[in-house]
Amino acid sequence: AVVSVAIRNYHYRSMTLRSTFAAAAALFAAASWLLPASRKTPADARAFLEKANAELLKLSVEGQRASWVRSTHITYDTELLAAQADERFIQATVRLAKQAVEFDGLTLPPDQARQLKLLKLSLTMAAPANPAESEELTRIASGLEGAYGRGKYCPPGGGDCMDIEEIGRVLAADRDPKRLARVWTGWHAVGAPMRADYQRFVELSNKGARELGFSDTGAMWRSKYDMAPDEFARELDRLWEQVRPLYVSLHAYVRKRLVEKYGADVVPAKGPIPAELLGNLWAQEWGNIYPLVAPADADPGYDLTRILKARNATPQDMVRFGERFFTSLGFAPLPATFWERSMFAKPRDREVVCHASAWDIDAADDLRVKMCIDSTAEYFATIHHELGHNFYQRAYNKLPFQFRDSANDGFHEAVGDTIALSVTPEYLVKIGLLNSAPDASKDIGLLLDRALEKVAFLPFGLVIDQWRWKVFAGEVKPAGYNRAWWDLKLKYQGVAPPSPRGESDFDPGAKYHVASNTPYARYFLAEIQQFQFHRALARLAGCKGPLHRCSVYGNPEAGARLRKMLEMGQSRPWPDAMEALTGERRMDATAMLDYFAPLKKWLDEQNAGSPVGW
Ligand code: X8Z
Ligand code: ZN
Repeated sequence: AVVSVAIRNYHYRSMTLRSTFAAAAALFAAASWLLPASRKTPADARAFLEKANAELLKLSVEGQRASWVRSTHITYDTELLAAQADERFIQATVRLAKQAVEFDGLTLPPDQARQLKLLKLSLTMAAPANPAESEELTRIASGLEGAYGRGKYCPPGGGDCMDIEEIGRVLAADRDPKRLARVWTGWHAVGAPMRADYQRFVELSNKGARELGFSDTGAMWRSKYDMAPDEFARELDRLWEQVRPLYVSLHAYVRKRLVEKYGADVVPAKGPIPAELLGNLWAQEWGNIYPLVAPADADPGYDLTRILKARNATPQDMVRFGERFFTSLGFAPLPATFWERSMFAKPRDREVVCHASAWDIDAADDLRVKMCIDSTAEYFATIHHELGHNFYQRAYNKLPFQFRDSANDGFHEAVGDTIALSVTPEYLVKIGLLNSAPDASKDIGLLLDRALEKVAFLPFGLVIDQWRWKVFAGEVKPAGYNRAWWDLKLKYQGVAPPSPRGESDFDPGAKYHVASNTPYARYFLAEIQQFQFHRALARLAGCKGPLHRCSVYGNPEAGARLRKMLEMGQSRPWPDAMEALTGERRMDATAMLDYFAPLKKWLDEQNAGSPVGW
């Protein structure tokens, strides 16, 4: 729940009221303290919103504090305290959303009408009205995240237990397929004990969603995009079809190189790639295997991880680099409290949720990140990602409570990544991390490195919610949870587990966002949007070269344009925000395809005569 809490109550917010509420509305109408709809006035709506926003702000700040402590000191008590604070916020939101129905049909100023609409759409997890069920649901949700945070792999026969950070390092760097399979399987065991709780979580959160008039929790999530829920699902399909050929080319090339490295008995030449060989525990970003697949003649010739380690860059140093990018665009520096209260490294003495997140604790200026930073290029990118959240949060802070969020949830995830796309070799030279930038003959290496991070991610970004939507809709039943998971991983990603998985496993639970109930389609959207944003900002900054060599570092015009969009928060439908930055009103993968066009051509040449697809 934390990323969501972190990005100002992401997961708390999201619901629509449908006809189910007609009955409730009639009851409310009968109550003496609420006038019938026909007699409500715009002044009543304004007063209602003011009161609702004040109440929710207060409960949200309490929730943030409780969640922060829960995630940075996991104990039995902090888990319960966070669950209780969550519950208070959720119940208040549900109650207010139900009351907001009273204003349906009234002609209101657009910004009030939108606030009322957003109030109804704001939760990610809706609790049932029944107090025992509501308490059970929030407790389970908090417990699932805690179980993930405490997760470890303890090798049989002794040896030190490994936490997620250590396991991640093995998956990134080890090249022994047997060890990779062991450690991969060891981590995935953290999912199994979550299975029963997850099943119950699905039942209860669906019940909450249905009480709000949604068919299930997945439908509730799909209702947040200023378009019909089905239309949103089709929109994802459309975007995926745009980028699928690029992914398939990358997959074929990587598989071919892995066959050369490991042999066809480890990597099937025409089949799915073993998930444990891609440099990441979830096979979601493959940048760590760049050395295995690098083109012989076009290696970019520098390795940011090596540079950071050679300089003994501390986590704080790395975050300073990120902050300086934003200040170079005209953003105010982060407050002193950011540096005092953030968690930058993994503490030795307690359990924490290491999964990176960015927080706006008090909706004023108490911004923080929570990360377990290692001095690697991957974390360097993640730092920019997280700071993107923080600068967004600060930019929309002055708006009414209901508007303090990104235009759609993809925007929140895209901002920091957009900045990270400006981390070019030329930029690294400017900030003194690199002596000289590689020439154009190294472009393929640079693009391949980026593609392993960005293109490889695309199908993964879809799979998680394709699975959850089916689970929430009851199309996938508990007896088929894991089977459906791997069917989707195969279909979209073309990857397979190291050994057969069964229904005593629960592999989705081994991914943070499932355990923490954070919707995931947002990351797929962000992957598409960040290239649109980067293209627009690069053009504005007058960059004439290829997009992957453009950096908007130090460009005030680009900064002002970005800020303009961030300051809109969620006050307008997202196409307006997209237009404010890019002049475009649709999500469109052509910016990403343009960026990678030279690589696509090169990959297809490399793949000529080799199997493509799985
Ligand atoms: O969860 C995150 C961020 C926090 S919002 C670190 N990301 C996704 C993930 O790790 O699965 C960023 C990329 C995708
Ligand atoms: Zn994020």
